[in-house]
Amino acid sequence: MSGAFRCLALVLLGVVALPASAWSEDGYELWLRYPQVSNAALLAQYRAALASVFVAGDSPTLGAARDELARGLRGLLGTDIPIAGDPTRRRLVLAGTPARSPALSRLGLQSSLARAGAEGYVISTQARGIVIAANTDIGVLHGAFAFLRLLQTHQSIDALNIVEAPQLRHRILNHWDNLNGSIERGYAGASLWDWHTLPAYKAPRYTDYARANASLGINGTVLNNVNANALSLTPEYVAKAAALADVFRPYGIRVYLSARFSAPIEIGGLKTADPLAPDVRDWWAGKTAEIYKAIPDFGGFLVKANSEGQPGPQDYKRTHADGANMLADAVAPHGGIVMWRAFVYAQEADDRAEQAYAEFTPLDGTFRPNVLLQIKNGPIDFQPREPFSPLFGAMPRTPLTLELQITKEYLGFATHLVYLAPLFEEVLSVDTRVNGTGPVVRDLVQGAAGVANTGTSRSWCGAVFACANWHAFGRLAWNPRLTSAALADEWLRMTFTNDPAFVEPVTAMMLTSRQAAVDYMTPLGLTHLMARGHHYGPGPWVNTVARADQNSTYFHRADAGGIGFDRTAAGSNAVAQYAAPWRETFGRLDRVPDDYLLWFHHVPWDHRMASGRTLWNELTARYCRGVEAVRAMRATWASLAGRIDTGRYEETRAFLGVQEEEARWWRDASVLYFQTFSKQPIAPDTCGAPARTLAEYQSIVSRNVPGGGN
Ligand code: BDP
Repeated sequence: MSGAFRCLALVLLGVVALPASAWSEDGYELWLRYPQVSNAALLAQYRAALASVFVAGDSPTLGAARDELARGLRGLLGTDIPIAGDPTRRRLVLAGTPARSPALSRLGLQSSLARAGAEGYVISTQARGIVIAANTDIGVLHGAFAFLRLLQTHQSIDALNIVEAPQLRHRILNHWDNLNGSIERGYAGASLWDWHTLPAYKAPRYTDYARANASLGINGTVLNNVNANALSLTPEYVAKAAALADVFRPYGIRVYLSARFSAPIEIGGLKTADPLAPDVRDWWAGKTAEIYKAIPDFGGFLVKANSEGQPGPQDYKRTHADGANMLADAVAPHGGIVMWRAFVYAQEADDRAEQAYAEFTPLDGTFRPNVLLQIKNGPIDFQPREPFSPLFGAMPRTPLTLELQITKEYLGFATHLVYLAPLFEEVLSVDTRVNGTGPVVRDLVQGAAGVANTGTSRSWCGAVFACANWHAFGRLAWNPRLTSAALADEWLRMTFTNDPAFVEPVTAMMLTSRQAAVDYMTPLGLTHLMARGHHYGPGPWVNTVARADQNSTYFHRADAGGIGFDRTAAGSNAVAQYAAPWRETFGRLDRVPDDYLLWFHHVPWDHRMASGRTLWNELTARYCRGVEAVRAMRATWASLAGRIDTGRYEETRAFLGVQEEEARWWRDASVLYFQTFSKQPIAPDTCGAPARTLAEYQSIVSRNVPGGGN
């Protein structure tokens, strides 16, 4: 047989798979790909409307807007769109601020611009072309990205009349990056910041990072881990941070640093870090002035204090407010802020879920106005599903910021496709007092902080689909009323294709993925059952950590009688931390939603669920449902071969395979373990009998897991 025939025969036999398509992408371009518009009618409309670009004025930010428009339009329209020499041309994209552009100031956009604020923009279809107007240069850049997004997602530009302003003021990524290049809970390679070659070398990737963030409207980045190293505050590292700030500045992104509370001792030579000691206060004031000298628009400090072994004001018998206010006073003369984290829990606490509320509510109203209390979405720790943190709604006199985790520490790392927009949307839309009477979380926070998932992986996030979570975070921080469905649709169109035969099924797949992970990991309100330390894979049996509240058994409390953590009045009474309607909803067994059942109640195995099943049967059914959902995701993806490029198709195909295997692992290990308490058979289901014994699952040791915590 000749080579060609042998090859054909192998293909026909299915031994060799043909590549899904001839071209391959690596994901580096993220959602800023600008391929030529495939819809002929739209392409004709765009070409007819857009012949040249004029960006009024010159500044690094306006230069970035000009470059992005030129780059984007060239790609999308498939032809060079020249930069015009004057703003009076027809078929023009005219971008700028009224202050710099008389042509623009004559267009009567004043009332729209008043609504656009300092960072927003107006996009309007006018007789002569498209106008992108803003009050500031950064508004123009945001508008440029938004305009390109319209074209990328194939929308008509015939009658645009868009006014946008960000709802949240602080839209900030938190990088848990260490100075040695590793990333705590990072699954996408090493840190983007090459501290060794900074400040001399500013890698082009820093600019692409800034472009990606600016395209979403993110306006700040905390460069270093909350478990901070005091060295970040030394002149050597401040100079490196300043170099990054120089790259990010044109894109409207301010640099912040995590501050180690004991830095005055470690790098300042003081004997104490007591926030009320005058020499400590002076030291921070001097240090802050030094930072502002290097980084004039420095954003401020993020602080993890008296939490998981970190130093803090309580080491000196001072309060969190004493600590936060001392730093707030240091940054206030420079216009900076302090983001003080509420993620604390004391060793001796009865119920870890109660700790943050117990520590912080007595301090409401005692923080300086430039302190934001940064609260994780749930009371424990970024679990697949948690009820909202009771601190939301309980700190009316304190500025708040919501902390979300974009990196999937507890959600299967980069290899599990779990779209987090539904999780983010769930907390943002909680009415803290129920039924329209109370503030909704999105309306009571002034900021959103997202623990970043970026790294040196070529596709930035360790998996192409993981970047959807970066995108969703940024877009929701700008407009927390966007829906998960709209965000998935937008991201898919920009990242892959506008082909509805791809976008529709994959949107549906993304929207089911978070519930799938909840089901195969921690259904019915279970929580914190991951393997010890690294949190990779199941570990419901973990009971050997010295801190009780880091053991899985502490959280699920399974015994012969039932399973779940009793947080009602009969138990820890954590439910009392919620406002009245939620207290009732969560606290009553006949009212609590299934999703939070075992979070708030210890429930007998034979308890009859709304589905008609016993709790035990419902629990095992949910585990299997999670596995089934991943199987369905895989089948969906398999049906899409050939619709996108090979590189990204194959990565996702392989990772979905890993996810199905691991969903199985989670289900098998968990039901076998819980069966040792329920002593009941696993009702027949499509998942069949567990593949291995409980002892085998318990003996699995995952080594060299990325992200630390090994
Ligand atoms: C936990 C992580 C730990 C972080 C901590 C935090 O396991 O690595 O340091 O959160 O938020 O989820 O401070």
